[in-house]
Amino acid sequence: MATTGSEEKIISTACNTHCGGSCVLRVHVKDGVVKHIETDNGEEPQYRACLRCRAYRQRLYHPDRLLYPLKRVGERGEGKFRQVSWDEALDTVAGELKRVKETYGNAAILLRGSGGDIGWLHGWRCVDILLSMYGGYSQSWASSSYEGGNFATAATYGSFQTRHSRDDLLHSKLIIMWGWDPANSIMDTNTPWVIARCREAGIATICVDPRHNASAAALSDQWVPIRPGTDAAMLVAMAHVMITENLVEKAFIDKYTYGFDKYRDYVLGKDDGQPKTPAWAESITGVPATTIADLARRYATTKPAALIGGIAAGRTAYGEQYHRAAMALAAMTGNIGIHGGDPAGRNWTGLLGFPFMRLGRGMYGGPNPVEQNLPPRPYSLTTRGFHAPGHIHIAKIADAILKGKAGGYHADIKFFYTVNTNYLNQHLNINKIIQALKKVEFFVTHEQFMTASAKYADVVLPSCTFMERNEITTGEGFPNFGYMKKVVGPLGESKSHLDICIALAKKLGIEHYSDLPEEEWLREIAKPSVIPNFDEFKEKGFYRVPLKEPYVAFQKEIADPEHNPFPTPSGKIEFYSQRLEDMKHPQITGVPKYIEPWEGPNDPLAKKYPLQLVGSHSKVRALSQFHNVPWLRELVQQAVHINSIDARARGIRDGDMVRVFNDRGEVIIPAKVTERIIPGVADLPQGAWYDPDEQGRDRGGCPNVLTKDEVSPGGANVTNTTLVQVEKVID
Ligand SMILES: Nc1nc2c(c(=O)[nH]1)N[C@H]1C(S)=C(S)[C@@H](COP(=O)(O)OP(=O)(O)OC[C@H]3O[C@@H](n4cnc5c(=O)[nH]c(N)nc54)[C@H](O)[C@@H]3O)O[C@H]1N2
Ligand SMILES: Nc1nc2c(c(=O)[nH]1)N[C@H]1C(S)=C(S)[C@@H](COP(=O)(O)OP(=O)(O)OC[C@H]3O[C@@H](n4cnc5c(=O)[nH]c(N)nc54)[C@H](O)[C@@H]3O)O[C@H]1N2
Ligand SMILES: [Mo]
Repeated sequence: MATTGSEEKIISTACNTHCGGSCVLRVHVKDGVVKHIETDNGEEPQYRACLRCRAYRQRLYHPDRLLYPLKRVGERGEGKFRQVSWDEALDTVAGELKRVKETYGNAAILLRGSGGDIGWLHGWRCVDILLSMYGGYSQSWASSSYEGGNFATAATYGSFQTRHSRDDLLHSKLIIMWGWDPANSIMDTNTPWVIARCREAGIATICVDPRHNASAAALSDQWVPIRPGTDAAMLVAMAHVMITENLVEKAFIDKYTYGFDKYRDYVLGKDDGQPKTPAWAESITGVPATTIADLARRYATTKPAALIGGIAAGRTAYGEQYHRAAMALAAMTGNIGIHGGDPAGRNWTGLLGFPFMRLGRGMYGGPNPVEQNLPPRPYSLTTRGFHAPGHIHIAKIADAILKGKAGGYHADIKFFYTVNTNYLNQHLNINKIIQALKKVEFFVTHEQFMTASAKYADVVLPSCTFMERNEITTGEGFPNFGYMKKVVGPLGESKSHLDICIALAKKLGIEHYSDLPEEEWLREIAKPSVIPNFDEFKEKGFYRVPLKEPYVAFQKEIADPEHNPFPTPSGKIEFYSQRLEDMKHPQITGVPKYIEPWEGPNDPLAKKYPLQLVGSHSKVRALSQFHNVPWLRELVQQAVHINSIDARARGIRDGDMVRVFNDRGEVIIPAKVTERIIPGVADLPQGAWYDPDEQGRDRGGCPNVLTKDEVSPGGANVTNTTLVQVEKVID
């Protein structure tokens, strides 16, 4: 290529690749090509990017990037495609949409969209608007990450805005990281840095986790190992200690809460004859009774204290009960609405986590007629917000496709549309999903790479990366708006989600799909926000909302409860929920309870499959993204982590190839033998790319070959409830 001799420019943009970050990237561009990516070096506090974004150049220019529309030529799943023009690709998609709509009705069209690059304009909402304008579609519901937390937080507080800004942790005296690994699983840019400062200031930190994770190693004083899926039992037993030792904040409970007596009766065993003592919990959780009692006393007597309820423990069978039991403890200790406390709500509040972080709605296509005409979903409290509509749980899509109306679903699904999701790789029970993807009449996806899911598509529409379009995002734990500025491209013939949908709308004859150009939509979106100057925001790549002091959730509800009731039916924090009791579901209980999980340590199936499998999020990936980036692949080898006791009993040494299996599938992968996970538990980090051999055994190391597509009654997506066996491979 001839050099133009042009100057290297540095473009400031933001990144939020489904991690809650909104970090600042300073992208060096010369002759329209990204040469180098560095991060924030400006004013404090800096929003410094993680290793994934610094390696983004290898994702952007990856030789496997999909740069042209593709149409399937081989069998579904075979991965054989031919390059076609946009015209041909979109004519095919529009033609199939029309056929399915006319033959079966709009409810036969199902859309699943996920995070992608978390933002306001691009993403699955572009398709949601399009399909709503086309007569509607069946929407899938539930957050992959924290639906148990949604259910529990809505029941207890009536609001999802349970987040303090992370710098408020500096006001705590004790931080309990419950199933939360912010040193690894980034949810916002600077949390590990804040916790490191907390430790320098002498604030105590404790991790409760089956794994001695990165945060236990780098950020905490004590590690309390626990069996996965049993957390509610430990939290209930901590309540027992607080109640029997008079450690509860009675005045707080009387003034701000509802139904404590009923919870106390459950904890003391007045309902069922079983006092939920630490000894009772020890046999369930594997945590010594003395450790449980000590932690209860410490949390109750160290004021203020922040119990951070991680969402991984909520991605288990009855995960919603865990979240409710955590919130109950926060209320019993009066740690709500005050600096240094934390309501222990679901630990990911989403884009609108802070009340002052509002953005405009931007594009809108009206309500979705298919969902509007259905009765409300049962067992749901999420009647507002993003996850409100929808009748097919994201983990039940395969089941719905396979069974349809005959299986009790509202429709027979014929057309599957996915955006920003590697559906097959990231959802429960891959072998069942494969059957479903073979059955649908048409499957279209927007993709950047030929993922395991895209291999099953009939048409693949190439979407560009966030570096190739303009977008607005917000930070998760800090009040930060990010302007994701276009840096290059789009590469090849790839397009933004919005441009794909604009072109598809034309083919479908939909008028006024988008009446404004991209930047004008972003201006509209920013208009009602606190961002004072859009052009400056755009230029700089971020706007940090200045706060006089760290933000505290429910401050006004606690300071002036008369005028600021909690948005629950009682106006108070609810230990007991009449709404849940009225659902009349045996496992949806008025007060939080420990319910023995399926595929837990006491399931009879544990005789055959004795190890509990979790799938932690990886520091070198964001979900399944970045798995194919060579710089990152060099850092961590995908392996199943097991304790040396379990390894020895199976004759397995570190690095040996092992089979991880159950009745649903089999993964063949090296073993990582370690003391950093408790005996009886295995960790196969999620997001590795499914790669079946000729016998259908996965050689890539994807845990969803093994997970069960069961949904918790409150909607929790149970990625961490799976029993497996591990055996050495004898060749
Ligand atoms: N680097 C990186 N960051 C990410 C992501 C990523 O893929 N990579 N993904 C992003 C997304 S979408 C999300 S939802 C979040 C996920 O954030 P989290 O859900 O918090 O992340 P995980 O790593 O799955 O789990 C955190 C810890 O919970 C523990 N754990 C698992 N099961 C249990 C249990 O039953 N009880 C207890 N007490 N602990 C348990 C795990 O061992 C792990 O140490 O992270 C976000 N950030
Ligand atoms: N076993 C197990 N399974 C899990 C979890 C677990 O803990 N254990 N975690 C669950 C959680 S918390 C989540 S959030 C889900 C996530 O599940 P997904 O959201 O399905 O996972 P991603 O890997 O992020 O898939 C995004 C896909 O969209 C494509 N894509 C297309 N266009 C774009 C774009 O514009 N931007 C971006 N960034 N990507 C685009 C990417 O190439 C990628 O293939 O996985 C869940 N699955
Ligand atoms: Mo997630």
